[in-house]
Amino acid sequence: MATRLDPLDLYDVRSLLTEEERMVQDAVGRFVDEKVLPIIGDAFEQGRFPAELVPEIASLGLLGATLPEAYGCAGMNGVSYGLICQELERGDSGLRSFASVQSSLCMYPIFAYGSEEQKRDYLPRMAAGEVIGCFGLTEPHGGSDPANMKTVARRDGGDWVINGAKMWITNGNIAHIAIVWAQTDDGIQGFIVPTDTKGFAAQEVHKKMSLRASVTSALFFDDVRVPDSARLPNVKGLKGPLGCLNQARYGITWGPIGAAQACLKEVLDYTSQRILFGRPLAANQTTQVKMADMARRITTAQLLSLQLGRLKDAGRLQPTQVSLAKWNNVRMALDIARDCRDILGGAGITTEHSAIRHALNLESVITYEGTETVHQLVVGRELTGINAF
Ligand code: TGC
Ligand code: FAD
Repeated sequence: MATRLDPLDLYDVRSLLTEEERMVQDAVGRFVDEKVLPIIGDAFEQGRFPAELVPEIASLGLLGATLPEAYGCAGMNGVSYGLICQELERGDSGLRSFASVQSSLCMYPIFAYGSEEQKRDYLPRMAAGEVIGCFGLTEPHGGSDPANMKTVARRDGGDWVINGAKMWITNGNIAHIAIVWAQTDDGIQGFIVPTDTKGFAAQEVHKKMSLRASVTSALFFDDVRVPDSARLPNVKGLKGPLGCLNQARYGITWGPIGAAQACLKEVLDYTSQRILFGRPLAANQTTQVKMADMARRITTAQLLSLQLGRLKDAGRLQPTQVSLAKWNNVRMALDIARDCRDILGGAGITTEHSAIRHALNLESVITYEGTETVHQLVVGRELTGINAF
């Protein structure tokens, strides 16, 4: 009989990785197995972000991983960044969120749009996890349409004065700086706002049923005054924040693969042990069809993200391609997590098993960084040339 395939990697996608990429995946995988999985169920239940993990996440080089070594970062390629997201989200979407926001939404804009002084000041400290960032784009009146933002930055001599509010901001209450996007007379611009600036306030969102091991906040700006040196000088317009989202959404195409793998592994183990009607649950045709379908969808998602990563590393990544994969892969993982929760029966409703935690987390992942509908409409626009937003 032929060697059995890895049920979590039926097409041996791992063999398409370079030696270096495999090493990155293994190092993050070990960290997740040893440090994250033992604590994350309780952290989720308690509604606690496990901040004690940040120093090791930083020392593994996972923050701003693709940015150059000259700024204290690891200089990895895009595929390695994807594998980092996949492994972290095998632990919990909240941890991957933390890394996504720090890397793609805070360090990336400083790198891509910042002055040399801003890069040298912030990036090494952010890579070391000493300075934590948050990214304020969404506003209370409608996140899907950020062009309609109401937060304003008004020029006052050599300073800028910011007024407005942001909603659903990951890391808001633990951040030292906020990357804030605001409307100016010159279009949308980005500002690096230290969170101890007078007039800035963060208020944590409670009663969440999703991403409970992650901090989510509302931000308020009441005449927040920053110098012009806090403005990101090299971008104007919506393409600034959307360019950051392109980076983060790319990582998010990989993350849910890890969540789905964690769920499938759990039910493979569970159904082989659970004896019902005199035989293992895994021996039933309907159970096998469900799990086979999960493996099919995980395999498709793996190949989609890997090709996306290769396009990214070749400098050929298009936003529409990211939208297709974000839509497909998050939907894949959410459906799998819900089905796994069902297969676990009553045992599936507590955090002793991970399926319900992943399912609840993925309810946020399918909404943030562009809802499923937004990504479907981006693909529709590409196909038809008609903007349906
Ligand atoms: P449009 O007005 O056509 O374009 C404006 C400019 O932006 C450029 N652009 C992009 N650039 C880079 N990447 C992309 N993905 C881009 N999409 C558009 C575009 O070329 C144009 O440039 P220019 O030079 O001509 O000015 O805008 P649009 O019609 O494409 O946008 C509409 C829409 C609905 C797609 C967009 O507004 C959108 O994506 N809305 C969703 C908003 C969203 O995703 N928010 C996420 C907030 S952050 C978050 O959720 C973090 S959660 C993190 C975590 O915890 O992990
Ligand atoms: P809305 O934009 O009001 O959308 C409501 C519904 O309308 C959705 O189903 C949507 O798909 C649908 N819809 C919208 N437009 C159309 C259309 N044209 N046609 C048909 N249907 C449409 N934002 C940040 O800036 N920074 C962060 O760090 C951040 N972190 C987040 C963390 C969490 C846990 C969550 C839940 C959100 C976070 N967000 C963050 C905000 C997130 O990006 C927004 O929630 C998202 O963009 C959707 O915006 P909204 O919630 O205002 O929904």
